[in-house]
Amino acid sequence: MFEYAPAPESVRPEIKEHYGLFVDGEFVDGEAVFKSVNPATEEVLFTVAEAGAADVAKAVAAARRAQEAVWGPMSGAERGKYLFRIARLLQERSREFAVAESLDNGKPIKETRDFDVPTAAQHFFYHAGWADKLAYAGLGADPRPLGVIGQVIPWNFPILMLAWKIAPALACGNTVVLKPAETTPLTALMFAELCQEADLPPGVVNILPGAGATGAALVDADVDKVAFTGSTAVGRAIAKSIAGSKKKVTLELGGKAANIVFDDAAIDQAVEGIVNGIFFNQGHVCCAGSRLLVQESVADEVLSRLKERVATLRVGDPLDKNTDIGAINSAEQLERITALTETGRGEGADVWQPACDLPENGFWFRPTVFTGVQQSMRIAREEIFGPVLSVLTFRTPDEAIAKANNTPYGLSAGVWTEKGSKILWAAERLRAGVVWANTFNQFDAASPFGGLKESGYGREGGRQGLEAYLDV
Ligand code: TXE
Repeated sequence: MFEYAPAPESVRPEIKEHYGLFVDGEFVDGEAVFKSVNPATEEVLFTVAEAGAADVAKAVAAARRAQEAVWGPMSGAERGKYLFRIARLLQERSREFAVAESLDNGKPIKETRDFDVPTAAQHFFYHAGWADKLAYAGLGADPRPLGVIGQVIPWNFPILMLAWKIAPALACGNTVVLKPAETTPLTALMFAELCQEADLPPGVVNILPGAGATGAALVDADVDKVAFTGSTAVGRAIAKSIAGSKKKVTLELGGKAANIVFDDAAIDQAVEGIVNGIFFNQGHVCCAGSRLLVQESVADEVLSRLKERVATLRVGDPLDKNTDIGAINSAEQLERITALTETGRGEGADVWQPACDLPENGFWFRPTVFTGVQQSMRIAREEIFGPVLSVLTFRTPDEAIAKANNTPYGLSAGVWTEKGSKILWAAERLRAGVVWANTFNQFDAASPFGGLKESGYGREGGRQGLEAYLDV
């Protein structure tokens, strides 16, 4: 019988039974109500208001008033103080946010505790520092805010994606209306409470829970820019719907990253990087190393060590600090992963999964490794967004680059070799927004992140990320 560890009382978040929309500094009713479910147990965690088009219009009007009367005219130094305050509050309440995120999303507590929440706080600290230095960002002498920003985020890194979106927008003097994903609104709503605690002027941050229709209404509303992270299909629809309007847009979309292991790599280190690359956050990562490209001469050794390592991964209760792979975020996502995995079997790839017990309730998927994968197979081309690795082999470095680039996506890539010159050679040729060398999934607020090709456009983080929120 599988038993769930209760969160220690000291860090148990106070989850309300019901949350409203956060508009103009207050929680208000919406057009409808929906439930948020714990994906590890399928129990309802809380209910939440859903924003309709009229709610969106109200929130955008509040954001407009706040931008024109308060936040835009405020000095950068003052805005920075608010952002520092938010950053510190997030840090002080980091354990609560970590537990809440694991409950709502299903991801392991060691990841929310050590990565999601601290990195979200880091984004607020980093951008707080920029708020009074925008004239020195090298973007022109008199950078101006764009106005009101509509932001739509996905469910895979809820609080972190919120921080990526809200921190730079606010630092630059914009106000925001943000729609969290329908399956993970909790930490965004807790963040709204934190904005109240920080005395952020009403209307500067507005949070509108809801599904795709709420997102579409926000895109259609009177906003000056749309910032979106999510699927390539929805990104394309958003770009189409605002084409020719006054609105600017940045899109951070899907990926199918190659993690390339050359024959001179440190194999143990590479194996750790492959595991982190695809099994971190259940593989619900746009830049996940979902295609392993391994040089033929070391393929057998890499694969046997990889399987040994994957067999040690613990799948289960997200609140257990020893868990490596938590719950899949939703029944829909589990269906997508299952369906694509089935195509891999159908197209003749060899599938391997370690034996492990899965909890009875909730949404779970075993770590999965496909070998004998051909480039034409769907599991080599499409984003699975789950704990599923597709392994391909190559003979020469040129073949590795050709295979790595043979995808419509271009978000990230990884290279494993002990030769510095090979790293530089590969990095120049890989068509990806980020190339990691002898590591994977490293992020920093100071480092711009974003894609090429169908992975979208615009950068988030770093000095370059400010450009997306300013007129220069
Ligand atoms: O994405 P959606 P879903 C990929 C991944 C995954 C697939 C589907 O491959 O399997 O997308 O996931 C909002 N106008 N990624 O269905 O629908 C939606 O409510 C405006 C990669 O969850 O794109 C949510 O807030 N907004 C990705 C957000 O868009 C709309 C992260 C993302 O949902 C909308 C997530 C519309 N018409 C999924 N329709 C990444 N880049 O990391 C939906 N939304």
